[in-house]
Amino acid sequence: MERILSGIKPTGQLTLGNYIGALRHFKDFQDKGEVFIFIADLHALTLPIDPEVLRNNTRDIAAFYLASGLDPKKTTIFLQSSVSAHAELNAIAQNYLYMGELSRMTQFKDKSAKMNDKEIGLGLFAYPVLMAADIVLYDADTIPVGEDQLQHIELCRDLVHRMNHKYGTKDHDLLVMPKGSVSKVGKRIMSLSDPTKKMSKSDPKGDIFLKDDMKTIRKKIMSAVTDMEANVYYDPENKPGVSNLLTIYAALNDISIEEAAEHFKGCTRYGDFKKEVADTVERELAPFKARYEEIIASGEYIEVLKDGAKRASEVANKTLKRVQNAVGLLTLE
Ligand code: AQP
Repeated sequence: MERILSGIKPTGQLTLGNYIGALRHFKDFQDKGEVFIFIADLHALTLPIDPEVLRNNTRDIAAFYLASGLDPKKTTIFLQSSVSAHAELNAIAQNYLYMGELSRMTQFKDKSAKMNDKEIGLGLFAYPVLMAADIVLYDADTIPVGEDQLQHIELCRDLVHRMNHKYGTKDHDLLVMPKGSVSKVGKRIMSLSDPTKKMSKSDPKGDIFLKDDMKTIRKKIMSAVTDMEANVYYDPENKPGVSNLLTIYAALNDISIEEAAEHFKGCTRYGDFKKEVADTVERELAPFKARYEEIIASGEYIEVLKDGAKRASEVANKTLKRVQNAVGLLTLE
């Protein structure tokens, strides 16, 4: 049976980009295979963060997972930090990925460029190693992600290839080779105030946050940066703002960009266009946000995370043992 794994790190408030690029698709995998969805809280420590903010972001993601339709009976939902095998496998995996490879990672370059040299932690640099450990621990085949994470998945594939080559046998690979799965529409939602930049939770300018109230969300869409042409069509290079709004509309209506462009063909008033985009976003997010509020109030996510940690640990510890044995660590059982 196919194993599917994905996660989101609680570095900030979740955005519409996280929702369209990742969260919205997780539930679709539930009937296709065995699904593991985690909150990558250890990864959130790679950027400076206030402890209380981290705890709140973590609770929010747990509630958003459940609100998105993930069913804890079908999907194992857990916190990365509550399964110690992640950190243990990280300690092994870091010896099979190299400094040169890690320093070529776009996310590291982008994030570190905005920081003072003295603030750049080793964890930010080594982030893709832990991410690779996260993936291989569950023998995961498929990793649903937005486009920005594909480079890290490639690095994980390099690790698997390397370790299988060194420790696998003719009949048995040590680790399962994962592949990234990117949604056709909405793999990279851009900022509404600067549509040449990715909408990102740790760089919140121009973001729509899932916790914003609907009035604020509509206001942000109505004031999204567009252009002077007053003609709606898809051309990300010359019309990044309009193209981004078209992408949001297409993704949330489950149609192609071409169909969305056809729908707005001849529309010359950006106000009308934006209003329809805002209606679509509201239709999608209003019930989701209401369910999120209920889950936060009931605290039901706590038992889900506890149970998820047990189930995830069982699977992860088996892989960890297998790797410890393969590399020559003496396992005393
Ligand atoms: N703008 C986006 N469009 C489409 N997909 C996106 N994702 C993130 N931003 C967009 C996808 O959401 C998932 C969450 O990933 P993550 O939390 O591990 O970190 P990320 O990819 O680095 O996301 P952010 O929001 O940009 O976080 P920060 O600012 O903390 O780095 C991933 O599948 C991602 O591709």
